[in-house]
This record gives sequence, C-alpha cells and structure tokens, in this order.
Amino acid sequence: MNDNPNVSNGTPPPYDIVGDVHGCIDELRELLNELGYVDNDKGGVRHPAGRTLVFVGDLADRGPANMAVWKLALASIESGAALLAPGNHDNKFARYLMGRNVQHTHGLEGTVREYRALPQREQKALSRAVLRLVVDGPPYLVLDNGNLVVAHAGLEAWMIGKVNKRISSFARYGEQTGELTATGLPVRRDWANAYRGKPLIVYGHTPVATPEFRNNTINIDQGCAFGGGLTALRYPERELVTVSARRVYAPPSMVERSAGLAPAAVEIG
Ligand SMILES: [Mn+2]
Repeated sequence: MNDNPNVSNGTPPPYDIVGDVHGCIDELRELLNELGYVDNDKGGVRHPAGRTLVFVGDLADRGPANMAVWKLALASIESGAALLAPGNHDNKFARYLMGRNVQHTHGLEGTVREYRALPQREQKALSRAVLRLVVDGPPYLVLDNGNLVVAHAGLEAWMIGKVNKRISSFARYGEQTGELTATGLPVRRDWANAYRGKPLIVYGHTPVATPEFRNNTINIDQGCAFGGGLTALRYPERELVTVSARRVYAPPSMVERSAGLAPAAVEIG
C-alpha cells in the first residue's frame, strides 16, 4: 500500500456520488441515464455538463455483471470523468489479483469467475488498472476544498485529511467494537452517530432502507444486490435519485441482516 497517497482531490463540483453497485450493471446504467450521463468512446461514461461521477466503492461481488461494472468504472475514471473511493470488496479483489490468499466468499467467487473468463490481455489490463486505483490510490476522497468526504465505510472527524494503516482500514471496512451480537456476529461502531465534523461525509458499506442525512453524513447504500436500490446523491444540490433493483441477486445473509439491511429490501425476496 502507498504510505502517502494524497486524499485531497482537486476535481471541482458538481458531483454525482453513487452507492455500492455490487455488479448491478442494469441498475447502474439506468441510474446514469437518469443523471444525464452519456457513453464515451472507450466503454465508460461522461456528463455533457462536466459533472464528475464518484463511486462510493464496492463495485463488484454478489451482482450479475461484475466485470461490466469494473470496465465502465475504469474507462470513466481513466478519461477523468469519474473517481472511486475503494471499498472492502474492491480491496479484496485487488488482493486476489496480487496473488494473496483470500476467501472466495460474499460474492468474490462470481467476480473471479467472470475475471478468469476474460481474454488474457483484458485480464492483465484490468488487473493493472484495479491495483493502481485500489492499492496505490487514496483510501478515501476529500473533495470540494474540504467540504465533502467520500469514504466507503465512513470516517471519524479527526481522521479527515490523514492517512495511516488504521485510517485506511476504517475507511474501507469500518471498525468493530469488539462486542458480539446475540447471534455471535461482530458489532460495527456507529461512527456517524457521534460525528460532529464540518465536512459532509458520504458513505455506503452497510445497506439501509432509505438514504437520510444524519449529523452531516449520509449512507447511500440501499442494498441493490439484495433487491433494494441503487442511489446517487447529486452534490452540491443534495438531491437523491434511487433506482429500484430489478430483482434480488443475492439473499441477505445473517451478517448483512445484523448490519442493518433494509427490512424493505429483505421483504422483496
Ligand atoms: Mn462494503
């Protein structure tokens, strides 16, 4: 991991920040269409008014078209039209690509299957691009001159602008309290409940039924792969656009339920 990546990104607003895609290409395309994005000539998208797409991370795993989502995101990022705040699933895929011993669970098995079905040359190009972004790039993004933070699992106020191993891990995975639930699962710290910082923090990671502002933070993961929805936050407008999942792509496990997956999303199954 790069020890000193620059988390401050000078790309000016406006932005369209998109929640956890998890391989849901149809919903992503529908959402981008609603937001006014058009195809570029390299397999990515761009906005005619120069808006920037910002992914909150977890592009793949669980959904039906993981390589299609990665390719769209990478082609958009490479052309300068998009940014990524990497999530834990992106990190796990990168570790797989580096030859690390990772468990092929929670949807990674589908992503790896799709990846290995690509022609060798495409595998190499995609692998290089993913590693550059996820391993060498910043673990979260500070945008709009410090007024906006996009971090996959969130961030505590004192961490903003800083990077070290603990902060990088917090931004991608969140933090566990060390306690266990009644069913023996780790409890995640509710950092947003205590957040009193000035920058707006946009995050995902733990699906919730509806995107709501809370202490100047907002969780835009509506659990698309679990049959919920895919959300974009338009910034600085603070308008929300959500498209519904076309179906349930992955049954929510005990872990996701305990992590607060939307009851509405569960009931769709
Ligand atoms: Mn996540």
